[in-house]
Amino acid sequence: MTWAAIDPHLSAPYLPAMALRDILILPDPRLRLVSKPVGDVTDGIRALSEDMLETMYAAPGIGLAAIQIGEPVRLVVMDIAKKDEERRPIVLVDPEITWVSEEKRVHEEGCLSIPEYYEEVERPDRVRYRYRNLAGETVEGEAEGIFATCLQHEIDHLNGTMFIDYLSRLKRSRVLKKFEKAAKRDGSA
Ligand code: K1U
Ligand code: ZN
Repeated sequence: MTWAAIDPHLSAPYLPAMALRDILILPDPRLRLVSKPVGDVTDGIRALSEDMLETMYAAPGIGLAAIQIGEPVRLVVMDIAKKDEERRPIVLVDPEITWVSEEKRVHEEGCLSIPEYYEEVERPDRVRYRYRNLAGETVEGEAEGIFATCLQHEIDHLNGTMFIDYLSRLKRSRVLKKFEKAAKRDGSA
């Protein structure tokens, strides 16, 4: 539903602007939800993707899954452009990995839901993917490098998986304890 559909007299100053949204932080249990398929791309989904891009750029980050702002739908935004390059935002609706390479690659990963914590994670080096864009068109391709790493990290979020799940039990329990303690101190748990 657009504002114009509600009342055709409403014009630009009344249009809802993109909004910066709060990012859920470990150990928020919503981060463990399995997100639901988006299905048809609606104005609500377009507005949500704009909020996600604004939130990702402000963080700053190179990716964001909708559940990280509390919306359990299979929607991801990414932009792996470097600081000195023009922005290249991508919105991925119902993204899927359709093939993974046998070769692995280790990359240092971060997560906007686990601030200031970085660890090396091994994942398939190359992946093939499929998603729909905001025009409802199916996009397929093959990714490698940071694009492949980030895409796998984001699709994991849609399934309630976080990169700390790939770490040793000791490292995972250390980081969990640290964030549980902080949440208790800040009154968010
Ligand atoms: O999903 C997220 O939490 C976002 C995450 C994506 C990601 C980063 C690195 C490897 C895999 C997935 C981030 O964007 S963390 C922040 C970050 O990596 C970064 C921030 C500013 C400039 C460059 C990178
Ligand atoms: Zn993350």
